[in-house]
Amino acid sequence: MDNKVCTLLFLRRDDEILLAMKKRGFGAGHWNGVGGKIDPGETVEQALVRETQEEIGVTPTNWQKIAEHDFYMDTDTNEPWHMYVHAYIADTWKNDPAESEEMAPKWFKISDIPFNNMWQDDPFWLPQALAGKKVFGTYTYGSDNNMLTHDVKVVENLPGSIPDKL
Ligand code: 6OG
Repeated sequence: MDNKVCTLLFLRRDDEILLAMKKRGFGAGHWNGVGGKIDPGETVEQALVRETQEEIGVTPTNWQKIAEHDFYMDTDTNEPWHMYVHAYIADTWKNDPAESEEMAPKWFKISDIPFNNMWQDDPFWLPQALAGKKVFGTYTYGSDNNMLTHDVKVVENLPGSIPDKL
């Protein structure tokens, strides 16, 4: 099964988080944190910084892990693929968020997150993660990018590493 490992970062200031509208490619039309695929030879945290710089021109300077997610995509086809996502919050960074070709950033009140225009897993884990819990989720999605199953657990410790199977 094809595999990829991705980062996902939410900037936070006071009672707001930064989401970005994905303008093209996988997930286009959804609000999400910023992030993307880890390159060969890169650590997860190097990828986290690089993707944030590329997508919104921001360099995170401090971050904390909030979640890990195991996604099984296109599970209703004969070519399912797997994605493992390492999710973080950053409270300090350099430069103001700026729009890129890929992403258009915007601040949202935590009480007003646009879940209707986000990936369908987000309402099951993001509120808990923003409340300080560590969350591990496993999800299946169909080829129409609708979520089929979800299993979200609050955990003491996240696996914190790239799973062997990747
Ligand atoms: P690129 O394809 O741009 O990286 N991502 C998801 N995030 C959530 N919350 N749910 C999903 O449900 C997601 N699928 C992908 C991970 C994709 C970016 O989008 C996130 C990456 O930050 C299926 O390289």
